[in-house]
Amino acid sequence: MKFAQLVIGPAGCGKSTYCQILQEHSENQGKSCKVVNMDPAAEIFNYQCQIDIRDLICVDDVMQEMHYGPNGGLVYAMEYVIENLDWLEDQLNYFIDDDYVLFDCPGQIELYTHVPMMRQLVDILQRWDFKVCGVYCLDVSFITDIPKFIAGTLTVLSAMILLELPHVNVLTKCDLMDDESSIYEILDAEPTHLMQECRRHMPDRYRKLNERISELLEEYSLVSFVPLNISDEDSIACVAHTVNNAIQYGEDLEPKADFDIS
Ligand SMILES: Nc1nc2c(ncn2[C@@H]2O[C@H](COP(=O)(O)OP(=O)(O)OP(=O)(O)O)[C@@H](O)[C@H]2O)c(=O)[nH]1
Ligand SMILES: [Mg+2]
Repeated sequence: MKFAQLVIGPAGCGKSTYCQILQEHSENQGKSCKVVNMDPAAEIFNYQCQIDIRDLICVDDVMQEMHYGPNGGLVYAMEYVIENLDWLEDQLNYFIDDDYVLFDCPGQIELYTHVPMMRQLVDILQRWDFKVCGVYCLDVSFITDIPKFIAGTLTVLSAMILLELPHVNVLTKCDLMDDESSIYEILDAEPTHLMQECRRHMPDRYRKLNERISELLEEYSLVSFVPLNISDEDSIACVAHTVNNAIQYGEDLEPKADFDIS
């Protein structure tokens, strides 16, 4: 069994930074953590990239050769990746069983809502014996603006339903909040807060709908978030622990028998 995280979420929400931080965190603990760039349109990332999908296909080439725009180009490139998964399989075969792999995915939201490529990728990773956790990154600005929060939460829910994976939602960029405790207040009080805000700000015709959506999220506890502050080692450890728990990583590790019991 191999373990992996599929790191997904909207554009610019901090997926690649999350991969970098988690790779550094694992390596500081003496554990191997490989990162695969799955974004054929990626330009900059600061992690050590072990497999780069742009070696198979990159969006700039698709745009030039097929005359697509950036969005169509990305969808085409992801379809191409799915049709050529033997390339990825060959690359992943260099990894060993203990390697923990992060897949840094593109930020195009369609990939997690209504086109099938990400689900196909998940299915094939599971067939290759990976235990995968979906990690949905949403940045902290989503919880300070109510309509944005509802929209963000629904896209999270949509990805959870599409991928059917153990799933952790990470609230990124919490270091940007002046008062970090307010994040916990909002998260703890989230449904009530949400309902109150809906009443206060929404025009009548939207209020009912938003209230019903809030009730649905509240009653079934459908979506929750783990805050991540990348400047706080405890916060990083907490996120890593939550994700590892979701896929039972580390539970079958044997205790080190380097002590004398005589
Ligand atoms: N302060 C702060 N900035 C962050 C954090 N995460 C990401 N950023 C910044 O946000 C911008 C986007 O971050 P990325 O990690 O590239 O986001 P991404 O989701 O990979 O973006 P795409 O791949 O383009 O969808 C960069 O300027 C990062 O430096 C964070 O936790 N704190
Ligand atoms: Mg990225």
